[in-house]
Amino acid sequence: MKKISLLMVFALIATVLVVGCGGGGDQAAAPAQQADSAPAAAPGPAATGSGTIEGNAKYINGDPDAVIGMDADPVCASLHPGEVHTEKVVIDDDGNLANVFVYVKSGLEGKSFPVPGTAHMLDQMGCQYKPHVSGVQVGQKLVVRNSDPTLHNVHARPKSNKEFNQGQPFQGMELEHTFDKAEVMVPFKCDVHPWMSSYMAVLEHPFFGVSSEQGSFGIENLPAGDYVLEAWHEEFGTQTVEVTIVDGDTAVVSFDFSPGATASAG
Ligand SMILES: [Cu+2]
Repeated sequence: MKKISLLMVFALIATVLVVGCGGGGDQAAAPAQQADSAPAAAPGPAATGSGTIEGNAKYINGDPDAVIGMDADPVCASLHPGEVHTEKVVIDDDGNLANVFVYVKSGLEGKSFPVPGTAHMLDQMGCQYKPHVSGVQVGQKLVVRNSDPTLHNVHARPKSNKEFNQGQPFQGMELEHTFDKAEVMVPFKCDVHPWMSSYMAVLEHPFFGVSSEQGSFGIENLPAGDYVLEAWHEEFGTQTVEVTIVDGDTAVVSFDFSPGATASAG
């Protein structure tokens, strides 16, 4: 009774494989032609729905993440008895890729979404930003905290929003900020520790996710409709895919950033 149909599209630099399945995950992929036959139930400007996107990001046979040193700040170094990595290319043994930001790039025009009442937290812990990749909504309160017993200098470098740059010399300090324009991505640096970085997307809507250390991500409560999804990775750029969302169903999407994945498109 459930059908989901997806289109395979070719992004500028890569091929993205999309398969559709029922909510229970037990149905075969549906042919793209069925996109037009899906019932247009409850059309209109509903701000939320019951569609779901689940997906996975891969990076196989590529270069692993690099080890960094924090010796420039002995306090930072003392917080890491083991190896520390850049956080740029975070993969597990199966090539599942973390820190891929996936969001609805188009298809929600003309709809409005309430700003979350909860604040988004960007923490500085172990002389690294946590989370490394995240998203907020336009107008949502952002709190940037220093959880370390050393000086950090929070430096956001957006292009559309206003730049800000604020020192946090003491452990436990917090600053608040609100972005007023959508922007993907806003880079964060620390002017004290050159290895520190974070990327934060600012969106008009709540339909985004970040791939976990298992490479998985999810977006829930999507209204039925046709969308363009974009997956962003700080080292590997972006991939886009078209997806049709039907109420109550789950669309499964895969993004492959592996070397050679692009070549297989032709
Ligand atoms: Cu710092």
